[in-house]
Amino acid sequence: MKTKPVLEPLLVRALQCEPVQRVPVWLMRQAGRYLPEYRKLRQEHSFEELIKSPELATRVTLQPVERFDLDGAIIFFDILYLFEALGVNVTFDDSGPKVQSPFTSGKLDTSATRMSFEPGMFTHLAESLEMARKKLAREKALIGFVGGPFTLFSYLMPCVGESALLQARRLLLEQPGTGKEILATIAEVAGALAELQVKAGAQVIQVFDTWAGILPGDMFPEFAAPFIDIVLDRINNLGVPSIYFARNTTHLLGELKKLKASAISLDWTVDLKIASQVLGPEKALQGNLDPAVLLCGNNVIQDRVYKALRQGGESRGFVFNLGHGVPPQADPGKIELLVDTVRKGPT
Ligand code: 1CP
Repeated sequence: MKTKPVLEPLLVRALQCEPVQRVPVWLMRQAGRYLPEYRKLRQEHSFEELIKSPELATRVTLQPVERFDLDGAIIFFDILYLFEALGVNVTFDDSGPKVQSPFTSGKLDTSATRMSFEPGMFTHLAESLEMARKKLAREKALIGFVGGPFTLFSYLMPCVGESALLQARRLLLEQPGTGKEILATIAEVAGALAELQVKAGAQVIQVFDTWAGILPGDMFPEFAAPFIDIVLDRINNLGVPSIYFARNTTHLLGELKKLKASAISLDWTVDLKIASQVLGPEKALQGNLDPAVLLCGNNVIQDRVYKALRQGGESRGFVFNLGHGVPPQADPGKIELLVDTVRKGPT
């Protein structure tokens, strides 16, 4: 067991359901295209250059915390780079990620995704975390992350978007044994990547399982939960809190309660009060403001923040966040208003 620092960041304490004097706040995708200073850097460097240079990745990680009074900084990286440890090529261009699918025959094949995780592949990530931790104020948490096994699996499909989610479900239904072997391989790599991040200074790990909520209630326990827990076990063994995020999870709340995560992050389709009742006092909650609120007038933003604070405040540990990432078209001025409103609390 790690010896606990005297005073851990507020975010870390809230995630462990310890008493806190105010609700901590950070935002998924808080670094990125909505920030003019990010867009400026992107004019000079490709996305990959920003991720793979520790100096640049650290700068981007710190950009939102320099501008807004957030309680955490999330390391600048992408869930899809894990594929490099599976021998699957991934590139990013202006239209988004391009993954070279190993399943073009329309069938799953375990030999197509052999795990070859070596920490050396992610030295740049470890260095970014070390550098960011040194520069970040002590009271702010450094957040690391990995993708959820099912979500990553869905990005290995030979198509994108809705079709990929459809094919992912078809292949798991038709080839469940092979599917589970591949999910286990992905989970092992994700666990190793999470461990690398904690050892380099991450104080919290979020598992981004964005698309797992499209699984029906009887597929989630079979094809998602056991593999998520492989990742969570690895994080738990290191003594840092973990957050599990998926969208559209109202039908899965009973399953989420069983996961080994310290906190569950919800999107705006889930009622916070119901979630807090079903998940019980052991789990902290994170969420769940609709990102569309950021495109609204100031009164709407303030009203919606107060409502979320009232509802979330009923759970033992609560971290304010959006229900999904900051939209690229968001106005930084609105983010500032949101963060200030959360920090001041309901009037
Ligand atoms: O053009 C650019 O500048 C790149 C845009 C971009 C950024 C800023 C991508 C491409 N990834 C990222 C960084 C990123 N991705 C972070 C760190 C920044 C932060 O949070 O502040 C994180 C946590 C992610 C996580 C991520 N990447 C997820 C899970 C969360 C989510 O939003 O659902 C997913 C699904 C991805 C894949 C991905 N990478 C990039 C894009 C545009 C996408 C989504 C593709 C799709 O719509 O399916």
